[in-house]
Amino acid sequence: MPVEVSQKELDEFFHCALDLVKEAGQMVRSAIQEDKQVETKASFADLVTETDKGVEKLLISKLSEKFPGHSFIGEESTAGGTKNDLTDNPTWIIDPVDGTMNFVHTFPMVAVSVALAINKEIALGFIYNPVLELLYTARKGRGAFVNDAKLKVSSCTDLAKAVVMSEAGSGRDQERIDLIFQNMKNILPRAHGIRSLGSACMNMVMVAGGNADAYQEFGIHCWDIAAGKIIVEEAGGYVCDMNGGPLDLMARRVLCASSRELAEQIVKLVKYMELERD
Ligand code: LIP
Repeated sequence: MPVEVSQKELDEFFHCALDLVKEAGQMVRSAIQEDKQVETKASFADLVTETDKGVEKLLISKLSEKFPGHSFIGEESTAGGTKNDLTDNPTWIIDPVDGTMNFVHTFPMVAVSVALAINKEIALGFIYNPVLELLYTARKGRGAFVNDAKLKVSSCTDLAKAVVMSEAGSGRDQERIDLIFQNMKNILPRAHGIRSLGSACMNMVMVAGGNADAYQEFGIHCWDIAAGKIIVEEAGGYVCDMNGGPLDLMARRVLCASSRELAEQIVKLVKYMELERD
């Protein structure tokens, strides 16, 4: 049975999450220049710090206190063994620090990324880079904003005039690396350029703001892309699977672009491996 949520409830969810994302951002900003306790997860290049864990704990504890019936999917809870289950129930999808490798190295492309899915569709999205003071928000049907400015994707429809964000990811097995770089080798000769920020959500907001024209990656997780999806779409962009089909949030891959035409040109050039679903 689909869940029904009123506009008033959505407003409450939005304002509550906005305050918490700002609070979480302060934690990230004050910790980025400090010494960190760094642990590894799936590979030696897949990192987690006490700030990732602390921010996720803050967000989940305060949101669940306020909205006891809601569900949660969080990057660090998943790493700790919690099973993900995206149902119709309002579900907060949380990446406490997207760009943890950047955070560890003080490279300023880090952001708190929070989305609310209702009936498996993203209704609200927040991406806050507290180092650069960029707060991106979107609500279904109400547009996307950075701080108070409305976001709009570029008018690019032609790969030959596009800057394409592409990531190498944190997996370190050779087959995966070869495929990722083959995709970039296929795109680069046909595009204006390739850029990589080390944070999926920061790549996505570059597309939403018209600062880049597309972004593709496989190996990412739902918490890396959930908030970015609605921000790009509300800015007028197109978000899909790397095979051109509808985005499957749990399938570990994403393609977004300023236009469907541009996305379709990239689909023809990229391949992916099937990875274990979120
Ligand atoms: C990271 C992403 C990055 C991607 C990595 C990783 P984390 O997220 O944002 O773009 O390439 O594979 O998923 O681990 O820093 O939250």
